[in-house]
Amino acid sequence: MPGTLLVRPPSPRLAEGELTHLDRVPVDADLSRRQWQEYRTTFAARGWQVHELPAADAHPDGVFVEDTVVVFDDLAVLTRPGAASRRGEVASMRPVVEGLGLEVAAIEEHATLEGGDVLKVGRTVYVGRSSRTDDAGVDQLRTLLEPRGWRVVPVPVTRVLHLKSAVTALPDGTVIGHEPLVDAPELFDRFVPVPEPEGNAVVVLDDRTVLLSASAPRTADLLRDRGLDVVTAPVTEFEKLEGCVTCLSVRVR
Ligand code: CIR
Repeated sequence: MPGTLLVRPPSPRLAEGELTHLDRVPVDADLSRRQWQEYRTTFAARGWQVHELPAADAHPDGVFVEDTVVVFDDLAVLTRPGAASRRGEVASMRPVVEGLGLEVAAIEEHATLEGGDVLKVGRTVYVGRSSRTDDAGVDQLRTLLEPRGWRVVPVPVTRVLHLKSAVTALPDGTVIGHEPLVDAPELFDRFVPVPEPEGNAVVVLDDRTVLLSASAPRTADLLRDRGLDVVTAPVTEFEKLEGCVTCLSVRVR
């Protein structure tokens, strides 16, 4: 099930990115670039087609492309980030998703929505009501998706930046998260706690393989005990900016 992976190289100004819950610490720009290269190679080695967006070096958070578009079947929804500093990242995503032959819609002013708040599990779309995504953003997404057979479920997010900073889904639809960071685990049909905060985020590479941060070795063991293959990638420089393995790419399957 490999598909197309959309990525954007990290800005040399990554260290100036937005911070909401973490304190600012030094970021190694060279290491961030090496980690990003390794991240994309992890996908390319498994048959993913990597599509690199043009650099947007004026945008410190531009590497976190996941926040700028969400894809549902053949529909790409361009977002309107809640962080004003990030709104300029969206325009360069439009020609990319058009070029992939996707139908394109957009979240309209004054609503806000960021891709990190959107978690798909089967035909259910959980949307984080966070500091970046507001009720109007959830409503616009629902209007776009419900006629297409998706169920939209708002979820409170107060303890981390985005919904997917708290929870993600395994290939079988089980939602995982580090419980102290999850506002309402009972909203998910099946929820399994993981021992590390960096263990909440997985990217499904195929039916039996997930990508996980190298900062979460105990979660890797837990997932392997569940019968999954676990591939790890070091993403420390992005974690310092409240990023994780999901937000460094958009997966178009
Ligand atoms: C921000 O605050 O917008 C960036 N520093 C981090 C964005 C991470 N995105 C994501 O988890 N989807």
